[in-house]
Amino acid sequence: MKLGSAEHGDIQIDAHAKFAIVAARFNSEIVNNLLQGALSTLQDHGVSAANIDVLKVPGAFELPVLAQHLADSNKYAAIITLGCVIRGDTPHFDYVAGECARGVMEVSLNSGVPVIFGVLTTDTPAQARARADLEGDNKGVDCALCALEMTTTIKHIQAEL
Ligand code: INI
Repeated sequence: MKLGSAEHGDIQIDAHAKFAIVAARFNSEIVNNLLQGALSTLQDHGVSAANIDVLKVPGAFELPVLAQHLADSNKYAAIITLGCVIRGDTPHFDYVAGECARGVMEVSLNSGVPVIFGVLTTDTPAQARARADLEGDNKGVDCALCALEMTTTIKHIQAEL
């Protein structure tokens, strides 16, 4: 396989690789669906339940700081952050969503650990529900595939350098 070319079909995960999922409790009905999607996708690709740690935070704003602690622990191949910020629910949508996204990227770049951004940012609850479907479109599934792909690609880079 060429460097950086991991497709979802090429996923190769070490048996000992650990993953962390940090999920916000705000809008929990939606975020729990994302969590189920992420968990089942990791397990469908051979990650054992024992190698997945799930942590909760109050809201999306708190996701980056916990991701930072997890990245600092050097225990995880990848960290998935899950949340849901709905514009209609808050006048400070842009602060919560924007700072969360900025913080997640900062942790990822500073640590080198892939920190996957699984925060829905929508105008309405209906739009959020449509992207957190247990049978269809589910951002948690996409994020788990993203984590697996990034882990595979980084493993290949490390093996070749
Ligand atoms: N947190 C969310 O995850 N989603 C939201 O839609 C939201 N709204 O609407 O305000 C929200 N606010 C809480 C925020 O994430 C923090 O927990 C809070 O500001 C304390 O730092």
